[in-house]
Amino acid sequence: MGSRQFSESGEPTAAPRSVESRLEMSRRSFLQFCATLATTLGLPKGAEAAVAEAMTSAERPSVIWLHFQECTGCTESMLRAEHPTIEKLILDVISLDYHETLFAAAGHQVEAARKAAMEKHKGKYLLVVEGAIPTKDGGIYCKVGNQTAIDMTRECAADAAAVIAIGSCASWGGMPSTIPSIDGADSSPTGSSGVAEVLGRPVVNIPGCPPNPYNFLATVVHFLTFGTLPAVDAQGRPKFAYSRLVHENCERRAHFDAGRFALAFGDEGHRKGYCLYKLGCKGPETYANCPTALFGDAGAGTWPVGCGHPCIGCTEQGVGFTKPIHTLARVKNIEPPAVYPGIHEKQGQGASLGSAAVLAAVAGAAAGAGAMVARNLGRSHESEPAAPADSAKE
Ligand code: FSX
Ligand code: SF4
Ligand code: F3S
Repeated sequence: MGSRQFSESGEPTAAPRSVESRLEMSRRSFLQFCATLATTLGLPKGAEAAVAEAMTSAERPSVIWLHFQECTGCTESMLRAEHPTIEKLILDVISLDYHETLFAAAGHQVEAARKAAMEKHKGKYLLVVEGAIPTKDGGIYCKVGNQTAIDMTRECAADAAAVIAIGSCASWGGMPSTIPSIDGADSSPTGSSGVAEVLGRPVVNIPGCPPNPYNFLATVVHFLTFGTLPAVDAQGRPKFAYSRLVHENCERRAHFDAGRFALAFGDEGHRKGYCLYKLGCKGPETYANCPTALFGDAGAGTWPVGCGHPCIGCTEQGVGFTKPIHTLARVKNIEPPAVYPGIHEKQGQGASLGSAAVLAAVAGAAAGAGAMVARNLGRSHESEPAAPADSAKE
């Protein structure tokens, strides 16, 4: 991971490195990255300079990253991010002082590192929690270093500058909080809960199973730039990423409006890329930027619906992991989009994604042939706000 610099005697040196070598991108690309990120975050013109300054600052904020009931998909999706990769972000922009998956060390050594970082950066570090927190029976179903997830979260949150719950599990309990179909069951077997519920105060939630890494990166960069977290909706989700329905920007939307549906996996409609609504797609009731942000920097169509699978609503509490996959979604917005994509576009013909394009995609710009483009963003959904707007609280 990364490249530290060493003197001839083998000692690490503190020689300042250029942005180019730190993030392995040209200065021009870096500035483009900052400008697009500023746009993504809805910042006013000129804010890119502040973003660039924050990202190149010698002062790297300490990050404590906890893992509880989860599959580590959140971390995995980070490791698959590019422009810059999360490992470069980790090593060069933030100081990752505790992360159970990525640390080579274990046991007392890392617990001591966590406590030392918390003491040294008291009131200034960023706490990231991945995974649900079991609350039944005193929280005994998840322990790290003989400490329950409840206690560890509370201890680490007490002196954190800000808390980010990454993934649906940490946001509200996600998949582990699913109630089994057993007579009388009214909660998950271990009482899996979200971070905000356990702490009894709002945190910033970045749901998704896994969440899109760019939404996390943009949130961290906002924190680095302004010392605050971005504005969130009533579910604590950053509004820059979760204020529009998947359905609004889906490349299959024209088929929905024209009544062309796949009725079975592999049927003619499915092969032709028709709308997946009748296969249970929850895009019409799920707020997320998946169709425009895409995943894994692998080109156009790299998101669930783009790959032919209905959206299961993984970012939406009460939909993902709750509503049966083949139940029809509630259509929350029946307004037609402002711009229609062509309905006979061949699949997978989109432009390949460069760094600026990827980040532009997060902002809602075009991300491949047939995608709904940014022109309709901000217009098509004015009549139904996603959720009451709250300001982020740290
Ligand atoms: Fe997994 Fe994360 Fe899903 Fe949960 O992402 S991808 S089960 S949201 O906490 O690791
Ligand atoms: Fe896309 Fe699903 Fe909406 Fe159809 S129902 S247009 S597949 S989001
Ligand atoms: Fe999740 Fe639906 Fe996006 S399943 S990843 S919210 S398309």
